[in-house]
Amino acid sequence: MKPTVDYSLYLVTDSTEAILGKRNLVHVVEEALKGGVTVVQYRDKKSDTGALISTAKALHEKCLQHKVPLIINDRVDVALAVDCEGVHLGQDDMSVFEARKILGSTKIIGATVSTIQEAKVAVEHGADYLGIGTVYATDTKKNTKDIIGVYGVRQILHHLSHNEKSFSIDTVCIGGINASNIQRVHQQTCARPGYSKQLSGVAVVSAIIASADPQSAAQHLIHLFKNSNRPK
Ligand code: TZP
Ligand code: MG
Repeated sequence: MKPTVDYSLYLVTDSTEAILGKRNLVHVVEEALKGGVTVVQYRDKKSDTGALISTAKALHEKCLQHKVPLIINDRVDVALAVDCEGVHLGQDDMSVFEARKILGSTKIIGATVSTIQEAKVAVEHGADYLGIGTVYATDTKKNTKDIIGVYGVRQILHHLSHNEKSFSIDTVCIGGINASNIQRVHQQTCARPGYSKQLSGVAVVSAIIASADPQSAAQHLIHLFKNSNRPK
């Protein structure tokens, strides 16, 4: 069965020295899990397949202990090899439609979208959640061409509100989100509370991975997110 997922605080990993430093990724993720992250995505653009699988297995063990799903960025084969909960696919990766044929109905498939059209296609192809962005320019991913801001996220969420299938899809947004803007992002991305969709959560890399204390950083972010609902 496909797990039910709480997307409130979605951690995306980064193993580059600029963000992780000399620390061990699995240890940093374990601290973040103790702090309450609700989803972990293993994103690693550098390691070879063997190293990806062995790190993914180690991360999966920690995630299972905390009952948190592990999602693999880009690589359907790695997700299958470690039998983790799902994959996250960008616009240049395998399509959600093809990935679903391979993974079946029990795995989670997420898609990166930055336009209404991309969001529509991902919903039609059966994505379980959308990663919407890039919200703010960020040093973590310097080559992002699509900086859409809070307003861009809001337009996509508003569009998804129009029918039942897209209304129920989970959504997180990503890019430059940290403790100083997470509440604003949560509040300002929803056009009309009660009518427009709200984000299911936010996704962060450096706000947790680059923190000297990933556990406290995660704790603080989840507290801020959960306490940023607009009055109805
Ligand atoms: N996709 C769009 S922006 C981004 C990804 C993976 C990186 C976000 O990193 P940070 O450190 O949370 O700004
Ligand atoms: Mg990708």
